[in-house]
Amino acid sequence: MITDEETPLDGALDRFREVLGPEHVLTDSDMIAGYVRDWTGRWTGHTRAVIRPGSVEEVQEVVQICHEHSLPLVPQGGNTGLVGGSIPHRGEVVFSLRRLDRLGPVDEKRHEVTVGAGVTVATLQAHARRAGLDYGVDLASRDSATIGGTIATNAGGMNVVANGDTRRQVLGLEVVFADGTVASRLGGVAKESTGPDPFQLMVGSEGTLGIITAARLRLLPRLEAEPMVILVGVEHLSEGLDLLGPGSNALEFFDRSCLEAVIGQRRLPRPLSGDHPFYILVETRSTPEVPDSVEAVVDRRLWAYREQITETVNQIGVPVKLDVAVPLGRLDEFAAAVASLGLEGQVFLYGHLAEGNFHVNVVSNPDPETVVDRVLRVVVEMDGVIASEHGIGVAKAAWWRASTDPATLAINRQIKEAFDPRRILNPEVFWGG
Ligand code: FAD
Ligand code: S2G
Ligand code: ZN
Repeated sequence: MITDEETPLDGALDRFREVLGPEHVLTDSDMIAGYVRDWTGRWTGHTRAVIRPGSVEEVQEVVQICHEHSLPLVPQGGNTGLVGGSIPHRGEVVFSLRRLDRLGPVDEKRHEVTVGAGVTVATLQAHARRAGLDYGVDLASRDSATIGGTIATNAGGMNVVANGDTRRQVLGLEVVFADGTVASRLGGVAKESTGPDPFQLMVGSEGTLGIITAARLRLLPRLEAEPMVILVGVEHLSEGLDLLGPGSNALEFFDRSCLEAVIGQRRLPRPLSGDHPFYILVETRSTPEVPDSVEAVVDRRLWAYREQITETVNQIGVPVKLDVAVPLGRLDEFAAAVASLGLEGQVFLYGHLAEGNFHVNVVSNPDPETVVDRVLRVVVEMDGVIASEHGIGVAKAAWWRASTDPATLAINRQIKEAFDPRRILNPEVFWGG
């Protein structure tokens, strides 16, 4: 592994300044601080340089410099990633891509748009809505999460049940590869079959196969009527699946611990009079069948109880975060299995019910690695997946190598070898640690 003590970064720094201008080559530790710590505070890395290219040509030039010097680098978008994949663990140069914020014209006939990788989800949503359209992915980090980062992690979010994950929105990409080669397929035609598509490999690659600099994305018609938002108190998570219908836009859940924490910390009123082990939040255009026996309330403001969980938990303490999915027939079994682990600290369960996607957060536990091991062991035993939307990063790299079938792992290793033979692209993710 190359560390900054062994690499000729000094020579490269001068060349970065020539290409980008000194104001976009940060070396002052105060200026760098926000780029080396992950959003949860669980990981703090280190680097001697954060560089901020403003065009694909500049990305290409600075990648060539890194390639020549075999300088490892970490691509970074909004730094809202939750698996430690967006910060420099071993002195890598941080490539902040936020300046790639070009907004192309919305193609109102084809419902498509091309945007720079540094555009935030919120900016894209506003851009699409001005044209009477919408973007299919929404997540609570929308104000900071970038299009490049959401593609690199194949982000999911609240509307997967209606629109699919980020992969389903990507029509084409522009990418700078490890040796500085730029290639793109930014769509604009209705259908093509022009050979293998290396760009689809970028989705979920977490900065390890290339740097996404622009994306051609699918947009959706903006539906007129505001969808209804309903909160239902239930005994079992499986009852929530019965609320899925043709008009479902979102089907989320959170447990009693989440509700109490959000009410307490955010000073929100108690939304239902009863006390329930689980709460289901449905956003839908068609009124679901809600049994008379359950307690429910309808109000768009109910999203606050779900969207504020992440920040609330992070204010209680630095959490160990797991983002897993289990088969829909095993939701309550998994929740009970986590409870029976008797994990020390406060445990919060919430997530995207329609995909069986649990965010298991544990705060004030003295042994994070054991928490990860014990919960992921339950997931694997239940034929689940160890990562449902946040990716692998460094948090689950060892688990990913141990639990991915050997043939798939071997092919992934060959792909990494082919795309990044000098291992300069985010080397700790998937393969490090
Ligand atoms: P970063 O954190 O900067 O980077 C993430 C990964 O992508 C890193 O491996 C990085 O190297 C790589 N990368 C970044 N930009 C590029 C690029 N241009 N080219 C190549 N690689 C790149 N995630 C969900 O899926 N669903 C949710 O509902 C959700 N809710 C969240 C709520 C909160 C409050 C927070 C803080 C996070 C949430 N996240 C969620 C996690 C996070 O927002 C996503 O993982 C998001 O995709 C990260 O985007 P980013 O621009 O911040 O990427
Ligand atoms: C969500 C956000 C990150 C987390 O709220 O859906 O993806 O684990 C999460 O809190
Ligand atoms: Zn989520």
